[in-house]
Amino acid sequence: KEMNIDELALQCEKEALHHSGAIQPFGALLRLDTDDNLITHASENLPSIAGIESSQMLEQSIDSYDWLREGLSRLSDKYGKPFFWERAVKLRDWLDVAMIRTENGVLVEIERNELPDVHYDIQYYRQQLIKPIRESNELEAYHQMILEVLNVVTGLSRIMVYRFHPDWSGEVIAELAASGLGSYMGLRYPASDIPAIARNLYLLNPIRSIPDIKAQPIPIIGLGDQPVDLSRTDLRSVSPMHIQYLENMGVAASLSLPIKLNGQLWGLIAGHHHAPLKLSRYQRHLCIELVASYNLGLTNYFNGNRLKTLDNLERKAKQLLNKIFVSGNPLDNIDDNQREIMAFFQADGFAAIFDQDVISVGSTPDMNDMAAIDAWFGRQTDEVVSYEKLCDIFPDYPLLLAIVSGMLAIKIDLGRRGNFRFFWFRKEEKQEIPWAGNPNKPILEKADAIVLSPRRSFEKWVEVRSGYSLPWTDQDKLLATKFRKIMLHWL
Ligand code: BLA
Repeated sequence: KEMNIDELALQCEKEALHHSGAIQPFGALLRLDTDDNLITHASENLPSIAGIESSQMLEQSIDSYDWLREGLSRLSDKYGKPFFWERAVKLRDWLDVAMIRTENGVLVEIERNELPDVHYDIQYYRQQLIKPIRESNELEAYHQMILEVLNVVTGLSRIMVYRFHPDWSGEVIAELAASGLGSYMGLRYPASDIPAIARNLYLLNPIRSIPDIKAQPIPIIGLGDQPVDLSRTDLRSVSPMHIQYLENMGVAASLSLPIKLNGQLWGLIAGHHHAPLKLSRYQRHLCIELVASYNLGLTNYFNGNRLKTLDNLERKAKQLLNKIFVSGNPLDNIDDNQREIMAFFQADGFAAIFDQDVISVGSTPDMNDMAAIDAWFGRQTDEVVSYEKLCDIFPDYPLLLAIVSGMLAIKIDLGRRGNFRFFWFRKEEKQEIPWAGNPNKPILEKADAIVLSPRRSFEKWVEVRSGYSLPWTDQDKLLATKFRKIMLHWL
């Protein structure tokens, strides 16, 4: 049995992860209502972690506990974490306490930590991580640097840089793994492996640690029927779907941190361990700090690079359009410079239409198909469009695919003075995608029912994708918009 991957993705978005009502047992949780000065919720493992009866604290006034009052007085008013974290000497000197102010009350995380703080020898890595990346060939070493230092701090048996594609599928682009574990390098994973509802939590909490997939979740008990919002606490219990996933992968513990570029999720640091692995708050804190440096390094590099390339291309576009419009008949000039125009977007074909006149070079649809495309484009409100699979829009033009699959087009409508249309075409490019397991097999048949489940096999499964051209990148689209603006100036 197979399930359509889009249906699956929808199913996976329905689990309200932040309202699970339970935590992982590596710590205990309290929720404080600071308006009413009340302890409203406590996890059932409070006695075993902190030696305090849950029932004793519940519904008590916050003021009855000096260490809570003191912690609160040191919390900033902003949301986020950890605004307060210390070894809670007053409570027990082997307890770490962190407080997190949320939109709705304060969460208190209490963890046992009987280990002395370890000194990690990571000064070298810290220095390397804040050195600017200059060339693209330095990127690989930069990724490797963050993996190595995280390995020093955590001892994880596999750590990866996982990069999202525009459709939110993802790819392992760097990896550090203990010997004998095999490699996931280059493998692709479908978007539904990490649903949006899980991805978005990384914008609220920069770390997700699952020390033991076999650990029983601990219920949170408390007042009222409103579930506590667990988005910002490290202790949030784990989705059963994901527990199954990790089990299928043969993983006992996992750790992940978001890679954010310009405020957006670009990828994840994803780590696995072959055995349960509890990281102390200090270790997690170091991981967050190190990944923050790495994020800044990547952001600087990509932003700088993007500016440089765009500047360069824009300058070239201006020169080219100068040649076309500065004197003589633009259509004749376009004719003379077609190959150069085509190369701008690594296209296999190019066509320009000015009212009834058409010129074309390379692989372009025949006159009949071209007329249909032109008429269709005329009806679109967008002045810049791009497609990787044209035959989705023109199912009745079977010959089209044989010639081209991708199209990037711009138009300028000058009313009575006519209409300008530029089209760049790319041929079909058969792509081989090495998925980690067949992404269409994430279901189980139980008795008569079909149950949604993570796929069981992560063996490499190669999909041959046909009908698509190479994708038009964000840079292509931005450049097309600039191209159009420069033309407007001349027309
Ligand atoms: C969460 N899925 C995750 C997370 C990762 C992945 C990294 C974040 C939690 C963590 O760090 O473990 C996926 N892990 C990967 C991938 C690699 C890896 C791709 O190491 C590649 C090497 N998962 C499914 C299906 C569903 C699903 C079918 O396969 C939904 C029905 C859901 N994944 C799912 C959910 C979470 C998740 C709900 C959130 C788990 C949680 O935080 O509680």
